Amino acid sequence: MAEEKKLSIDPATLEMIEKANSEGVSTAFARAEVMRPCPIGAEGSCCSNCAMGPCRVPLPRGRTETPEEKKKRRGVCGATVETIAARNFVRKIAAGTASHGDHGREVAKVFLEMARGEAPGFEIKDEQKLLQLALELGVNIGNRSNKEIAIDVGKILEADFSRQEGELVFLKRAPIKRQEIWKKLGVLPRGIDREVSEALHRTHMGCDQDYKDLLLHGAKTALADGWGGSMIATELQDIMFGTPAPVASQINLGVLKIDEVNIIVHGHEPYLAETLAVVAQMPEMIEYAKSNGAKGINLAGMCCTANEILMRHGVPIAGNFLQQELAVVTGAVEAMVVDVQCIMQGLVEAASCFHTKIITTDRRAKIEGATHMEFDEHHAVESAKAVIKAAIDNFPNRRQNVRIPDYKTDIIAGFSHETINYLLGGLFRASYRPLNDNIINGRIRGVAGVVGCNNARVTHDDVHVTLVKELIKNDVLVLETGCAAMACGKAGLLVPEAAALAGPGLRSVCEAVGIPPVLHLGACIDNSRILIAATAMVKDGGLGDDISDLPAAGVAPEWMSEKAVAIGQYFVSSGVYTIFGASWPTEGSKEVTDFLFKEMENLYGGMWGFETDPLKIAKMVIDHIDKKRKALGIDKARERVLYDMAMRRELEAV
Ligand code: BF8
Repeated sequence: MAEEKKLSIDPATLEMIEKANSEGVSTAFARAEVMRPCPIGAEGSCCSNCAMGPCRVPLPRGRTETPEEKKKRRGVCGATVETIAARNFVRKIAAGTASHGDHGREVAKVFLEMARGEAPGFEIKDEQKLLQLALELGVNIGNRSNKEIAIDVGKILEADFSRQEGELVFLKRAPIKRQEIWKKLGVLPRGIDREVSEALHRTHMGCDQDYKDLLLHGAKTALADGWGGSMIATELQDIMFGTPAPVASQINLGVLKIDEVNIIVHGHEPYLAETLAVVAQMPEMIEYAKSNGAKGINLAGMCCTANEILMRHGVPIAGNFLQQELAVVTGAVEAMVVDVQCIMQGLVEAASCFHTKIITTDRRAKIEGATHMEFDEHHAVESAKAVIKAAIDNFPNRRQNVRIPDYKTDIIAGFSHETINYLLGGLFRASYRPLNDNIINGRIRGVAGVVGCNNARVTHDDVHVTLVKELIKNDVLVLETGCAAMACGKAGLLVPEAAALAGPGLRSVCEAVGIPPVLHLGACIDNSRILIAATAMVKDGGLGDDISDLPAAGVAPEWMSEKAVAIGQYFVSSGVYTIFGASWPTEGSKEVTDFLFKEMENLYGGMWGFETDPLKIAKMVIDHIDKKRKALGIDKARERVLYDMAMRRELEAV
């Protein structure tokens, strides 16, 4: 009998799954057991783009198909399985790019309102970053006020969404060689919305029916995410809310408090959460909580909104994607306040078994059965007060079945590109030089970005944690975002002491600088920080002249969302070998899969890969890093590393 899949490696999660099961509360873990994935959809062989279908053109199971069978794998319109698989893939990229783009657009809107004095709850927190960005964008600084400068900056970036011709402004940040590759291939995105719209048009019934051409536009659309929507969101949020710096906090369901009003902020956009973080500390709010029988107000985060306010305020994290319903199952959450993306509709049903209020706050994301309290950025403080008051009013309604799992772990987060720069190079000579030097001399073998979701089809957190432990053991510095960072946070990998689990080279660097071997860079939109970090490494010299030359790779081992596909493709299009776990969405077409896994390397220098076993993924990453080290001629340096006293002293001088 096959061994039953373990649901999670996280004890808090397992405890709450058991509580949910015993109390008859439905969760994603239980639903995933009943709802098996459709094998035809999973391999990308189902086309529902017109009403003559859905047409299903699956691979034969358990044997190699004959050429005759292959010819017959066509939809009613004659679309080949290649066209169908590529269309489905590109539609995922378009949806992911649209999601990050719409986040970035909203940030630009609030940023402009802030600059015009129309959003009084917000201000410019990072003046230096504003001025640097203004210089980069050619905005006149002179004697103008910060707000005048911010209006020009905001307008330039806002125009990236609707631009019809030309190219996105941040593409110029990439290494010159990378820009030339994009130009030669014709994938320099014009406007973010334009590329998304064209992707939907091309994948409409009877339009683009050449899978390579479709995938080329997919690459262009994804670049509009990484170097467009996501990067704009990160940059403007940093200016408005502060650029993250190292901050200590805690993670897991144990951050909930039995005697306080627990409010969880969940989703992706940070305005309301930022305001809640401030308003929850107001004496009048705390007094109101006390008058309702609570000892105080405890704010905690979930998913990427959590990452946003963790990075900037040290607000603790209750959990990652698959823990959202389990937070409700504790019975200790007065309100779960959600905005956009990755919010399970199952939350409402789970909440109906407890006293928890699910409060939707964004006009774009309402849920039947939830309470809608729309956030108004023109009256941010009032909006936040209303939400907190609703949570406090709900505190006396707690039922008997409250149980908070006693698990929480210390973490250090806040590693923005700027922070890494300062930490490594010092405030007055900020640079990536020490990182590059330590890669060249072999103490650090290479860098891996491990990012992305949880997926109920694999053991929760297990693939992230096993993979990352194996990477650091082999001297690979790991950069993380999203739910991946949370998985590793719960496993104790986001603290400097985790350096003890690293190989001797990486450990020595972490100990000298005082950083963890796994750096938390923020939310999923902050994967743009990884692009910037990679570019900074190229520009600092000694590691080639393009991102594709770096001894680096990317992995999303538990991915599930369309945003992850957009992120993966913009990394590939930027020259990074990017490996997905869980399942691969084009397995139904060997041609499309081969193109993504092999041919893309000839075009972009980066390509896709797929593997479910975390140790095998680690090997793929390490082999790739070693291949790049060899091409750079630094493979010998690694073999030479001997830790004599002189080298230790030199390292300490870093
Ligand atoms: O944007 S990692 S499950 S929370 S999609 Fe969602 Fe995936 Fe988590 Fe953030 Ni990213």
